[in-house]
Amino acid sequence: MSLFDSRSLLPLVALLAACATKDASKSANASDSTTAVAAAKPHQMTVVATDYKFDAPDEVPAGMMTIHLVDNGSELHHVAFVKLNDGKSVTDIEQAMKTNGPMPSWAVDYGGVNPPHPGGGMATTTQMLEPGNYALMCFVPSADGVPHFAKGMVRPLTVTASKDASTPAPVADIDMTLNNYSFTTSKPITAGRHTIKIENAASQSHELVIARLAPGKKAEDLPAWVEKQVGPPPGEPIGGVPAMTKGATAFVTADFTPGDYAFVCFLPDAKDGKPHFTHGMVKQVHVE
Ligand SMILES: [Cu+2]
Repeated sequence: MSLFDSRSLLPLVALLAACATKDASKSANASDSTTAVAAAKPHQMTVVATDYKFDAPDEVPAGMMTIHLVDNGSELHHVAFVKLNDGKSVTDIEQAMKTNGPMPSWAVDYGGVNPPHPGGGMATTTQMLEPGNYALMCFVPSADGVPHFAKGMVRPLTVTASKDASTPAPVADIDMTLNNYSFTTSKPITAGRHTIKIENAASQSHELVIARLAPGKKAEDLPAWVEKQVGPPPGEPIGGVPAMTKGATAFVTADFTPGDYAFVCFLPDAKDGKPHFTHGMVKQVHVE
């Protein structure tokens, strides 16, 4: 085998390409003449969750946003983006959530990032953020049944108009459709890093929780555990997207190692209020 075997050169070529990209983004930051290069990438924001608080920016620009959620707490946390229309505030949503029932009409389920593993895990979603006022909320309940937003995990976010708002969506290699009551992927998920484009085609909100199952555990074990949170969890969460309204799109980037995975929707049904996993939105897939 020659040293210049094309296969042995490939990683070098990839490395050089990566360096070139890095340099391009550096110079783009330094000069206005290359703004187009910088605009081709989504904005980035990081939300850090602890028990029971969010650290996050107060204000971000509109457009494609890559949202990283880091869970430095000991419990599961997600960050659900809720868009507040009609001039409503975080105080209004806190007030509205004190009574059970559907979300008020002025509050729109706007995706976000579903739980990474507690104790330092990170999960990532990229989605379009329109200008406006949002609430960042954690709806995950503690073992006492109290959702985390009622323990302090609610925070305002202002999205401001931006000239980079037309940044293209990330390139996905797998499509997933959420419907009443199913998860459908365009092809099997293989081991490795994937960007999955998730679209809610249903008339009501749905979410996607992705968890890597512990050996011998089934997808159905996950919602059963979340209800009581007793004993070791049957799997490790690796992200997904919280409630997305009808027609919404989001991109989840995650690393899949070989094994069994669960897709679960925990949202209450628009008609009977029962969680969607009881209607069939719990799916087990094998990755190899
Ligand atoms: Cu659902």
